[in-house]
Amino acid sequence: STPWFPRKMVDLDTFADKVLEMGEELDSDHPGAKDAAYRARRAEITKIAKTYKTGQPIPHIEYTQTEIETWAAVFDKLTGMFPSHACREHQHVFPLLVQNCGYGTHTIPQLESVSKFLKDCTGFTLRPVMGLLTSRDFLNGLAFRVFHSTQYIRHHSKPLYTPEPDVCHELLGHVPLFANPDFADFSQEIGLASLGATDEDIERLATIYWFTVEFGICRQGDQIRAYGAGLLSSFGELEYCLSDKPEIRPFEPAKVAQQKYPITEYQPVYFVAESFKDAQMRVREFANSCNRPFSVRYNAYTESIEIL
Ligand code: H2B
Ligand code: FE
Repeated sequence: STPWFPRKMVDLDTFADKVLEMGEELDSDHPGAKDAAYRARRAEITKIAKTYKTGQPIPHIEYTQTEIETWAAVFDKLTGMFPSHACREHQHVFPLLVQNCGYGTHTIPQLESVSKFLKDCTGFTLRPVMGLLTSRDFLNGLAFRVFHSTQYIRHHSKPLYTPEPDVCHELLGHVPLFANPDFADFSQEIGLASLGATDEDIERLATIYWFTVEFGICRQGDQIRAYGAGLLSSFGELEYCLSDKPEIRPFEPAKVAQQKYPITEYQPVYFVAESFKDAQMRVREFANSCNRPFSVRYNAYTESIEIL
């Protein structure tokens, strides 16, 4: 039988308390694990995600001086590399985020303002989330053009390192790409394929997500540039991924889906997309080969999924 899946945007409200790893309890190797004040601050911030309901504005967070300093360190380091390493779509949108959403060295942008901006660009919106969702829930959100975003920031002791998503990763890595129409279509395509998919197909789609939205590189003219958020938000890996060290292969979803990958080290292999349109068509083809007895379409007027 088909696994349950959200049919209406409001169904996403049921994901809130299903996080894999709670904002409050951190793994022993997390830089903030022994810092009680840091844990308390996260609990305060994740309370928003816990009670958030579809359609509500995302509450504003007054970030502390320490948090802003952490952001500033990451922001300066990464923005210095974007001109030579980020794809052109990322570079096109970044100044608009500075103008419209308060991106800058000394300000951590507010999710509400960013979500409104994305809605105007591509119809994507952000939803606050307490921590990691299951692959199924997370990908299902993309079918509705909803991106689940954390609102807290990494620990100040290691500004250039985080073992999990945080606002730096979401806002500097993911958000600029979701403002691009072709990338938005591509991301929703993975999301649509995930609705009601078998566990095996979710695993395969999560792997495709990993090698594209998180660690994708693309060809632009005679150059290769990064578009994956895991690259665009990592000072070290952004440099490494475009060097001659890793292996580079063409983006063929059926092969990508089989690829094993490390999660705590730099990727040994990256896949190059020719364009987001081309990647979307390839994912659509892949989705047709998945084990699902029906197909789906998103109706943006009613914010619901139609089953075909
Ligand atoms: N949850 C959250 N909150 N953010 C993510 O970026 C994320 C997730 N990524 N769950 C997912 C898993 C990804 O690694 C794939 C789809 O498994
Ligand atoms: Fe991410």
